[in-house]
Amino acid sequence: MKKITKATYLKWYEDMLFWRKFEDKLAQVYIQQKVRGFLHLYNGQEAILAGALHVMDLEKDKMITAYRNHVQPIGMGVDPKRVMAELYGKATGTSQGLGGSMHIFSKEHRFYGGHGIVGGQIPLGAGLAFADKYFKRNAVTLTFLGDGAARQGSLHETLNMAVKWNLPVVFCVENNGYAMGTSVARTSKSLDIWRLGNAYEMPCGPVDAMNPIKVAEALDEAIKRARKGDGPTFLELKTYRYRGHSMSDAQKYRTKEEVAEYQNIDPITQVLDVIKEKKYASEDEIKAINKRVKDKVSECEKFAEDSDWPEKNVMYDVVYEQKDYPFLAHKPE
Ligand SMILES: Cc1ncc(C[n+]2csc(CCOP(=O)(O)OP(=O)(O)O)c2C)c(N)n1
Ligand SMILES: [Mg+2]
Repeated sequence: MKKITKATYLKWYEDMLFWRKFEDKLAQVYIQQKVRGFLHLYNGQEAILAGALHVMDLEKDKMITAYRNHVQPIGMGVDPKRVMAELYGKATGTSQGLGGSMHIFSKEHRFYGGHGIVGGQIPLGAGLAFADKYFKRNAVTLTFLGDGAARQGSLHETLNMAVKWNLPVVFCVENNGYAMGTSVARTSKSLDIWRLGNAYEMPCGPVDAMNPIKVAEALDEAIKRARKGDGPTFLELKTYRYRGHSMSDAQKYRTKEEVAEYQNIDPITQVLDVIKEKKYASEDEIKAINKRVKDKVSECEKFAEDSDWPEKNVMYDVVYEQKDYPFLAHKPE
């Protein structure tokens, strides 16, 4: 694995803080009704993305996830200003403002969404890996899914074929404790989600996903296995989300104490503690990073605010159109 150095820690701190503050900004502008529809935030789960990016080959590896999907494309190289603009529904967004929160996508950066159907991305992730194997691209797909999605039938069909075909894919269950308001304990007798891999003779295991090093180590092993042609891995990344499922969640299903317990092992604080302990940065240097992050978030907000709405006609250009459909003159001349 690429060595974890002072530079890694500083990058992790700045990246994770930016992702967190980006999401905080979205929560704020959502309340102001500048961003509409559903909004699912990633706060608390940042160590997963930080660890993954450390071991991926960003020239060729792919990523696909569900609807909690704003910061992953940023990690993969998409301009955060365009992600923010997409959430605002502006023409400068990643999908011209037509996708919105749950559907960030960038083929150029090999980030394949952004899926609102729980578990819908699981077979698609295996499909991406199938294509990479077929075209001998030596690339690996990280397929992320939630603990709730792990209870979907599509998971089982996909695991079965992925292992049978030796596909270069890593299934990463982000177990954040809940599927909307339903705790993992209420969804199955088996609480160790990672054990599902055993049913398919797929290498599998649990990972402490509040710590980016643990995530990087587990994913490095899995990615190497996939790249060598030895097939998929199934990992349960144990994490936690601090905010509600979406913005409309009264969170009656958990206590403030439970949230605080996880905030005590917060991934950003863990990384910052090491930076301070090893004197990787002075107080002033840390302040400078914090300021840079704040400015970058403001820049994204300003870009989104200042951008234009899409032209109305754009919506007719991006949907299937039957030219000779007889009943409705639906495209304005
Ligand atoms: C097929 C389907 N069923 C139900 C829903 C409604 N729904 C949206 S998110 C969600 C919970 C999924 O939880 P999990 O997979 O743990 O992901 P998390 O939100 O925790 O990231 C549900 C049931 C849906 N979008 N799609
Ligand atoms: Mg969940």
